Amino acid sequence: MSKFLPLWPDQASTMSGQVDALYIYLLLVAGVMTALIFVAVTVLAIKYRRVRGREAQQIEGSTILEITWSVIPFFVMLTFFIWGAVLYFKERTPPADSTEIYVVAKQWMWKFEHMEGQREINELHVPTGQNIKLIMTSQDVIHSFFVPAFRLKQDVLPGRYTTLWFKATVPGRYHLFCAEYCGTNHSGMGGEIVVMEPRDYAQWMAGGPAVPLQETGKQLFATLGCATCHRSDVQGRGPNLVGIYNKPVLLEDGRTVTADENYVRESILNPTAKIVNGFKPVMPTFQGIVSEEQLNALVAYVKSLAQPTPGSAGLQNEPAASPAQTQKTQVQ
Ligand code: HEC
Ligand SMILES: [Cu+2]
Repeated sequence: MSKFLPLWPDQASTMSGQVDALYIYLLLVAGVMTALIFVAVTVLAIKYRRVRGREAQQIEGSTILEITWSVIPFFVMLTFFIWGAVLYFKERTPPADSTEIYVVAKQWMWKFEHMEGQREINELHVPTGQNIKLIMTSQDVIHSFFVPAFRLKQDVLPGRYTTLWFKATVPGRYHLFCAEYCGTNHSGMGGEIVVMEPRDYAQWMAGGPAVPLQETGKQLFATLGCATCHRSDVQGRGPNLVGIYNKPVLLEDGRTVTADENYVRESILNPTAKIVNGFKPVMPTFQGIVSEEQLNALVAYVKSLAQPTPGSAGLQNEPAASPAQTQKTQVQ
């Protein structure tokens, strides 16, 4: 598209074309509506212009007319809504096979952490043809992750994770903007998404030693003393964390919540916010003790305990949970 119309950004993800199609549809409908109104105004003004000796006929209310001009636009508008909602859900639902990358925003830079351990600042390398899920947080104020070529924008908030996913299609360098005014150097808070052929990407990945993120998390889990309460062999003072990720957790107050990334994060920073049923609120808070990066590593580690991933390289999982163990975590 940008080839014919230089005002249009590059199309570099699977969503780009779909978002543009909706945008063009909106433009077309708006154009047709505008044209209809202009033509009607002109034609009617000429047809019913003042002519000596002729009186206009007033229509005093017509239910059929009223219904027609309400119902037709209603259905036209509804197509905007339905099309938009379908795209929105697609954009908001990362496919299960996505590669995860953690993002930490701060005034005024973007930090990226690959699961394999590679870290980048203001530059993110990704392969084409692979679903990528970004798990993003901010260590200070609200920022917004915006890549026009992918037609994606998502606020990045302090204190919680927001996620985003995309599948890049065309190798190249694409600008990353911060789209939320975040202080003096907001305009300079940018970067580049470097989209590479899978082969080049593998080569890039292989360059330089790196400790996988969940491995860093595993070490932190030991040094911070998490492992003294959370054990996978015997029942400790805290629940067994093997297999909890993305599973329902029964809380003290009778509610059931899903142990997603935000739940694990909150459990570490604010353990008393949600007490697991059958346990005492003895877990200390790690707020101010762990950095955003360390938190990401811990979350990645807890998540890795959930997946029996024999295929993925470099993963060192705990021995797979026996059904009895998993049950212990859930029931209690
Ligand atoms: C003093 C013992 C203790 C320590 C140390 C501890 N925890 Fe906990 N943790 C608990 C207890 C007890 C619970 C359950 C009660 C609650 O939800 O607060 C819990 C709950 C959790 C949960 C929610 C588990 C579930 O099944 O839903 C996670 C995740 C967690 N802890 C992670 C950690 C991490 C990571 C660390 C180290 C940074 C850590 N904990 C350190 C005792 C501890
Ligand atoms: Cu910003």
